[in-house]
Amino acid sequence: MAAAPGRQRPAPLLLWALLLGAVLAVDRSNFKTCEQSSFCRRQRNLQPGRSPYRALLESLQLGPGAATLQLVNEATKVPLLLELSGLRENTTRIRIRELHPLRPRFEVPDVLLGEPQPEPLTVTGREEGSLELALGPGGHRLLLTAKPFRMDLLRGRQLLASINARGLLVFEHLRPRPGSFSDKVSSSLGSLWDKLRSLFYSDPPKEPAEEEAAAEGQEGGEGTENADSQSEKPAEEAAEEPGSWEETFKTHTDSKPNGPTSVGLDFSLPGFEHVYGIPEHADNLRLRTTEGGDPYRLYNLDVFQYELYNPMALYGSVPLLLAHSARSTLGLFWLNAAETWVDISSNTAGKTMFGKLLDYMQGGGETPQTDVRWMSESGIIDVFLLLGPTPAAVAGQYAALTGTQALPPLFALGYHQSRWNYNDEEDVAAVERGFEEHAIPCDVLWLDIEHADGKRYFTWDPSKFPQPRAMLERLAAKKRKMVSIVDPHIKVDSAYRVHSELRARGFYVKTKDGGDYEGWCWPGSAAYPDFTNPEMRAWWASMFAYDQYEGSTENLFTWNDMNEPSVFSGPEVTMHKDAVHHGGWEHRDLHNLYGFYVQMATAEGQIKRSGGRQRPFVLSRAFFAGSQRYGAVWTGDNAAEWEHLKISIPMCLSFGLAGLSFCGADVGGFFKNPEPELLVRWYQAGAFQPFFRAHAHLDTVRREPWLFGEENAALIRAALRHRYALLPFWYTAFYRCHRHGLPVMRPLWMEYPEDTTTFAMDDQYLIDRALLVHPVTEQGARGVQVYLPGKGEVWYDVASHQKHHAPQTLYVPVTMSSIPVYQRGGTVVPRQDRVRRSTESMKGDPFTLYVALSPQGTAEGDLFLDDGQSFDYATAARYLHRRFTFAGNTLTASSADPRGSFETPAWVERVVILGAGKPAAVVLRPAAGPETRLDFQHDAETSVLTLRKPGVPIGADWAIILR
Ligand code: NBV
Repeated sequence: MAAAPGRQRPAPLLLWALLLGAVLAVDRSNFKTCEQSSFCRRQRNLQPGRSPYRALLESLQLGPGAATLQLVNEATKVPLLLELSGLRENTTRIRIRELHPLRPRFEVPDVLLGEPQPEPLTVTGREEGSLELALGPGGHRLLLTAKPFRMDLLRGRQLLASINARGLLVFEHLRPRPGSFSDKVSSSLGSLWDKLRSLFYSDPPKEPAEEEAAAEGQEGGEGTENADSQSEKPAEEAAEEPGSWEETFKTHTDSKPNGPTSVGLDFSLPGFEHVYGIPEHADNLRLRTTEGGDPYRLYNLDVFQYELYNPMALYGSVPLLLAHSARSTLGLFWLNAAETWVDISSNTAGKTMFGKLLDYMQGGGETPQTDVRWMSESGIIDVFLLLGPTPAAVAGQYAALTGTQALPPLFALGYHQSRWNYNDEEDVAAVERGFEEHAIPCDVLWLDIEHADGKRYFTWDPSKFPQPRAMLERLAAKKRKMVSIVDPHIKVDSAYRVHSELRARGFYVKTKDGGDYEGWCWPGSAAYPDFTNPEMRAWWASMFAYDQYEGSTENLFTWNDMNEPSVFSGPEVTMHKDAVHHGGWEHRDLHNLYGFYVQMATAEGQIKRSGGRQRPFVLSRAFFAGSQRYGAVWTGDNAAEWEHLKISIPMCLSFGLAGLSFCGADVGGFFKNPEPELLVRWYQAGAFQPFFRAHAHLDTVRREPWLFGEENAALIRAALRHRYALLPFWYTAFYRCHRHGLPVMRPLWMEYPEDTTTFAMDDQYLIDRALLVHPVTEQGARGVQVYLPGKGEVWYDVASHQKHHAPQTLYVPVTMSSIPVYQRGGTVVPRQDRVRRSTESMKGDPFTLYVALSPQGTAEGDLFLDDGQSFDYATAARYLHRRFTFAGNTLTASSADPRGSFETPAWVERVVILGAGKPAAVVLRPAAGPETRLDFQHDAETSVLTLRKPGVPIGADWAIILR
């Protein structure tokens, strides 16, 4: 099919630039600013002020668990329906839709685990112009003021959040195109509607003061903050501005058949100065204020050579923002999959510590407050307020809505070796041999787009990979796996079965004119399967069956790249917004969901091919809220630069806060060639991040770990061995995350919510609750400053076992072999210190327990163990969840969950107690049988007590007593 106008092939020169990575920084002109995005511009032109919305209190209806009420825009008279519900787990849901939409508006499907269950809701107060509702059992009250419409959410006497306090509620109602026949019909109907409406609802008489204020165009009601008058006309009125019915960006014209459809709302968060989340941005963990610059953008995009420390959109989006203070934590989850911008402002932004102190001393300081404004191009307003009050509670509340991280197969937590590309079967074999010869553990080898026959995914290049099955079997014999890339752009080639079937079944995304949507991507002309169609997803999933994906085997897993979707010839390198999906929805409505569905369908395929038994592994570049249920994500095309290494930490922390715990960054940097020092430091950092994969651009020089001399290979080997020894701890951390939703890699403030020192930390973090990591990310570093949190706590240097008291900032001298990692006093970390070539070959190996004593001489930790690959843990309770507790000089092993059982030959080969005195004797008391004495060794200098060969099965109950 010929390329549609505005969808020309990019000039060959540009393609070369793309391929060679010749351009050094992002070409900003390819991506819209807020000013260039017409709905963002329209909404941002609306300044805080008096909202044109009034709540019709007399329309209140209390249903089972939800209250509904009409809102009316006094300028346009268009009625909206507000729906409020208090959900279990301290969550409030607010939905605003049009009461009589011209057409249905998109509501995000498939992201929530199910329809959240509301709690009964009661009216607890009613006054002229306002009412009070009690929401669920958490003691939360909502004060609703009719005019101007606003809502204030309280816990006891604490104001948690105000909604529309700045009057920025925008709801561009669907309307006929101006001048069209239906416009004329509807304006006649409109006046009829007005007449009817006035029969049913008489506006309450105005208070004299209100009357006056309205006449002067000033603020009426009491307590409305930021009461400057609106300097611009409301967005609804501005809806006929240029860009409302058609919008052109560069050579692309968006036809906007539905005209302006955007929604927006503001939230004021008193008491909060720190906000986080809304990945994906290449920015610090703590979000900055956006006044004077662009808002943070959420619009899944393939950004070539992205820039750091800015709010531009990247590959994935999770519209979840967290606010944290020493007092409480809350979350705002804005469930909308259209292009979204988030403005953040604060009344303390720019004030120095000293300035704030001065305010405080003079008693003149206002309560610090952060204001957040969400703006989306279409859909409805559907927002969840996650009311904490702790960081862990917010994580749980979000997990209750969107699910937790899928438990990865154990191998996926091992090391992954990738590059674009391993050229052929011989290359794969040579790389694999390299790991053997250099005794470096590795679980997975990856194949990028060149492995497929002419970028026809689900196939193999016949000359480079003539015997894929044999290649995979060779890897399997070494207990290793492979991942092949399967991108969602499908080569338009009638001889390619995948394409012809998709076309024949009508499974492609359509153009606005009804043809198959085509764009330019790696294979040349490509079409895009409509992953929003459940039938298409089932078909896609069936393609992973062993007899469909020829040459695939049980140890082959999948990588979904380019699923924003990336369309080289499309606006902003993505799909045209007026493309049409299943059910007639525009791409505009659901853009940010496309990648989510690609990963969902792929994961489903892997599950199906195993008859529902095996856990999938799928890495995805694009994502949305809920993507955590389907696999891993990574931070895309970074560069071999120190700043990129640094930013991998806050980026993955932000992913984790938004539920995506299985996050990693390309180790070594994708573009450019890392100098050996950077590569070594990156391996050391990557070994302590959840998804650990080295990857590199096609044009970079080869960089397998042994290519930089024996000294560097040894450093990389040591980092990798450290990772593998800690895998039982990682796996248990993932299990806990899978159960409870707390991120695996977490900011310090999640564990120390009152410690303000930790609120803006980007360079260190915790793994679960037990290990604190501060990777070396400075070139030529001789030392790092490590902050150890927790009043009255102690931390042990994992390398030297030296004990440090907290809180303190410690200067730690480093050499090239240093990875500053500390174990928290009071925890037990299980390890498997006999590192072998892969996770599978370490199955059944004995464990060492590292018991780090608190100042009170106590510790606690756990271990989760199963077959590492199937769903049997969930469907047949085939697992062990063990608990280890140290108190009163006794280490006790017991079951953390008696429902599970699992056969394993694994046993405890050693116990290392950090911070212990020297006992006179050590005795092992098994659950049954006689006590035996244990050999031990005590190092007086470091206070490390090592107990050798307790020899007890890992699944058994026992006690070890220090006498
Ligand atoms: O498939 C090639 C690359 C891949 O190696 C990389 O990891 C992805 O993020 N892919 C992007 C497409 C081309 C990037 C220039």
